[in-house]
Amino acid sequence: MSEQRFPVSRLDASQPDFEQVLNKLLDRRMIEDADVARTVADIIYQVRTRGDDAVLEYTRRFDRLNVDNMAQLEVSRSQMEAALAALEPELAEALRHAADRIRRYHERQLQSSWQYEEDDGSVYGQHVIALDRAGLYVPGGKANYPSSVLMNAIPARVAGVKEIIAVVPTPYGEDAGGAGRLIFAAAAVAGVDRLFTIGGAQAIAALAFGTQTIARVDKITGPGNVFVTAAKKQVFGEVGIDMIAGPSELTIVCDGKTDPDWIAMDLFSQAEHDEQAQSILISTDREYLDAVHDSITRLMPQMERQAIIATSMQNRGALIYAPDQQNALAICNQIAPEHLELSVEKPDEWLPGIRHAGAIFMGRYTPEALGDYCAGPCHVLPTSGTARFFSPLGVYDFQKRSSIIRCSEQGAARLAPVAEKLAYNEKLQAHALSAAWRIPGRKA
Ligand code: HSO
Ligand code: ZN
Repeated sequence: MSEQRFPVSRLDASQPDFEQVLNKLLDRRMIEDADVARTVADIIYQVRTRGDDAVLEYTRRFDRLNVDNMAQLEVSRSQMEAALAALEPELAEALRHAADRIRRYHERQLQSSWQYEEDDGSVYGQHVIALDRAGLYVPGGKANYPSSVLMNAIPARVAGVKEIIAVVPTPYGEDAGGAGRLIFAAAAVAGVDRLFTIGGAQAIAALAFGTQTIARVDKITGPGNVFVTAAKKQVFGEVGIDMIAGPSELTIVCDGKTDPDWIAMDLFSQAEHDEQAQSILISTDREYLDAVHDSITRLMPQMERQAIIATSMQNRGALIYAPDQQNALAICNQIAPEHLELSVEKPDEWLPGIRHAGAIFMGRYTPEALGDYCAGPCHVLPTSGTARFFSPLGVYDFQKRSSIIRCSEQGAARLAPVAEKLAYNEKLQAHALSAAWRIPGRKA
């Protein structure tokens, strides 16, 4: 079979050129070029200055929708509820079941305010407050992800965000609303307040600056295409954003004892998202890599999305031999994958060595797909190596903090000399006096 194996890269970490080959494979400089940035800057400017008119114009042009007012692009709460009611019962139940699990997981992430009191009666602490309004971007286009509605909206709801506005683009050529009844139903289940069938940089600009119809939000979350990502970068600071997302990835580490067909299908599950997605398997067992390679070759023709999977596997996929566990861990950390499957006998023994990964799927019975839909944790995760500094989208992204400082009379008298000293050193007399006058007898 080996002569006609599917062409996926085979790498060997014991070879001297491995680093170079791996770096080339991981090269994921954003496809965002200067042209994209300029186009996006113009769209943002237009939406910022002309509001709804510009949003309508871009939606006609890019999404080919025949619309002339914003009401045609809004899905009301009752339309969301109607979409949910119209679903076949098993599907509605699956949505609810997933939503319940996601909610329960995220309730554990809620941060609460805290305070402590010092012996002089002063109190210090942190006051935690939910954002007023969040904007959720749900990708449309090539695929349609009702699960992403749940994954963005439920953490926001759990945090206590007052108003959740979601946007989802309508795929080319479909009627407004063609974005999918299941998206609307998911929005009903997740408790989205307002939903607009708009997308691209124009949707990000509308959420960031507001229009006559869409209220400006405090933070925008959720992944999108290069235009959406460029737009999020450009509006950052004007509004909060969750992270900068690139193509989706999966890295699997396997000890050679998981059914090779399972692993091949796990790799495919990531690859079927889009041609840019990246699926990598690392194993300390060379023969096992051959077995998975054979599974890939055999299963590929059966796949409905074969064209996308094959392109992704051929261009960005890899089967990597690592001589030992330590080596395999080092490669994982270098990749810093969005999803990491530890398909090994004792995943707990591997976990302490993992430094960078968006989500870690432990053991043979935890394929990424279960996490994508219903395990509970959020599937909006840091991609393209950004797990080095970003975390999964969570309740904490929809909460912010204020510091609490409450000095007692005695506490102020204790702190004031310290502040006064530092203030004079900075040549800030008003600061020094403001502090010192709290000390009994210091104000003339
Ligand atoms: N794997 C995607 C999430 C998803 N999968 C949605 C299926 N539907 C996030 O990387
Ligand atoms: Zn997925």
